[in-house]
Amino acid sequence: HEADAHRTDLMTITRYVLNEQSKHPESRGDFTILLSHIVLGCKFVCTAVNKAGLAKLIGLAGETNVQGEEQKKLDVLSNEVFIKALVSSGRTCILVSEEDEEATFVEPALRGKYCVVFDPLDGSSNIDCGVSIGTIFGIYAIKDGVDPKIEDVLQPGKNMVAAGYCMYGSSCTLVLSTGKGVNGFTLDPSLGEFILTHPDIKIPKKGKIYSVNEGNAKNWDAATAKYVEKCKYPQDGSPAKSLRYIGSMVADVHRTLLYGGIFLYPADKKSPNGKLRVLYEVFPMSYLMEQAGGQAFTGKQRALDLLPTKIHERSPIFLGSYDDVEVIKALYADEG
Ligand code: AHM
Ligand code: MG
Repeated sequence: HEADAHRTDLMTITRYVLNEQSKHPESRGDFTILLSHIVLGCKFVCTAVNKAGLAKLIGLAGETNVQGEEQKKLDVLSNEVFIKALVSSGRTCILVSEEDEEATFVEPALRGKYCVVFDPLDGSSNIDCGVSIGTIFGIYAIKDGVDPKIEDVLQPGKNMVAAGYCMYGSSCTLVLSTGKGVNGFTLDPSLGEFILTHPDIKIPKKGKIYSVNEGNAKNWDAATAKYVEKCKYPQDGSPAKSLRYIGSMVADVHRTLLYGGIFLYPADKKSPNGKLRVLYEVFPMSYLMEQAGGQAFTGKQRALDLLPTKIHERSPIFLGSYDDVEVIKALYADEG
């Protein structure tokens, strides 16, 4: 019986990645080791987030990050845990974190071939009220035997070898793509293991939900404004879309991936490049969307084709169901 099999034959994330690895005889298991260190970081943050209210971990750490925002204790803690876990894996060479102004170059003795770009705790303004937050990561690989340089992470998102996020919500869910589709794993707290619960996620071709911060509407460009107008007052006889906006990218993208629809963080007059960061927010989420059959667009081009020039660069982003992104692409094409 299939349901029974699922209950007794547990596909953990490690088993899943080892299975994938066995298809590549040349593989030495480096990716599996790297991923297990990322998973450790996620488990730590999950526990810390769940305890945040109790443990008085919440509160300002009295530091500001590169973007000049207040940093909360949990951000600092999560960042340190991820940096240490990634360095000690012995499989990384360059780390880019939202929390650190400069990239971390791993000392030669501990160096491996992977570059990890990540936002250790995205959506931190939501910590104090218990709304879902998450970790986002993307992974590049450098060629064997060459010295790592910053250009190794300033690459288009399509060159990533893997990307994913972990959402700390009503359950802790890790969504991963290694370039062959998207899989979702849920943390079983009693086992301390991520179990495959959402195999081969495909985003619906068209969705019923749009997700955007409408408070910025007065500063939008014409294409974005027209698109949102179409969501509310469709002219083609289709029903109006529902609005859902959590303000926590991982949660908004997770819902978009599972239910379909579109997530927008457009440019506006005040922030001509939008808000979200290319390397560790836009790229990983765009990678997952494409791998799930959706699209990701910047307003000018396919998001994964962007060539970043700075590690903390920002870009507008429109991502989600294939058909919904087609509509916004057409509107920007009309603008010429
Ligand atoms: P953060 O990195 O400071 O947490 O900001 C990123 C978050 C995203 O999770 C979310 O999509 C976006 O900011 C929401 O921004 P806004 O409050 O402008 O709608
Ligand atoms: Mg962030």
